Amino acid sequence: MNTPHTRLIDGHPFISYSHESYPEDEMLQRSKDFYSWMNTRRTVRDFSSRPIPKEVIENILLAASTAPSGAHKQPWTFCVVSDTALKTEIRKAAEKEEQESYASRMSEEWLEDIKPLQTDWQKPFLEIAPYLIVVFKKAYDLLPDGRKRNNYYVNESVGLACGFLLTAIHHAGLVALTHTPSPMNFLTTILKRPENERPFLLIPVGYPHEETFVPKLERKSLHQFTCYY
Ligand code: IYR
Repeated sequence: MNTPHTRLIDGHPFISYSHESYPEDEMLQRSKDFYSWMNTRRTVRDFSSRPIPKEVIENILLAASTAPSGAHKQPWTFCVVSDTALKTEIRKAAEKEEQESYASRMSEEWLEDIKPLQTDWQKPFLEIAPYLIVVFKKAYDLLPDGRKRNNYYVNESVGLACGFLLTAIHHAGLVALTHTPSPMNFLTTILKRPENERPFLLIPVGYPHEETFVPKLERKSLHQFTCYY
């Protein structure tokens, strides 16, 4: 790769950007292959406790943080939990909320909709998976002097970063679960997060348990989720 040229535009530094393109037949093949490979990703609830090198987690997080974000604020914090006692604390707190949710907070329709997933209030994966990535969104940034700086399109930005994260996890040959215990504010307390951060997703990462079954689900076909104009 050539060293990029730099220039100032209205006083702001820009660098030349060159991007690899492919002949159409190769582009077609690449897009097909990528879809086939992405289509093998599944949400998994049964994890192995087999350890993962920390550097793999770091690389996955670096990949997540390449996501676009409003005004390039990167309004996210990824908390990585491997400490056994902390995982137990998170499991207990999550199960307390989930027990309440399954018993009375979720509607009949909701419970019916998730029946094919066969989940319940028990969350053993929160202790078994070697890593829990707890994603926080930063509603605003806190400057060292205590002043607040606004962030923009926070949900969109953090959602995109989580999509990149899940793709990076799949690419590393690992599996994940996008878990949303509700409400999630116990995570703010347990992980002692500052006032500007709100829990967004709890993502256990690991190898799948050696015998893992996932629901037999169908994905929508192209015409069901696209409109051409
Ligand atoms: N948060 C609960 C319930 C749940 C909700 C949805 I929407 C799911 O797709 C799956 C589960 C739980 O994690 O069990």
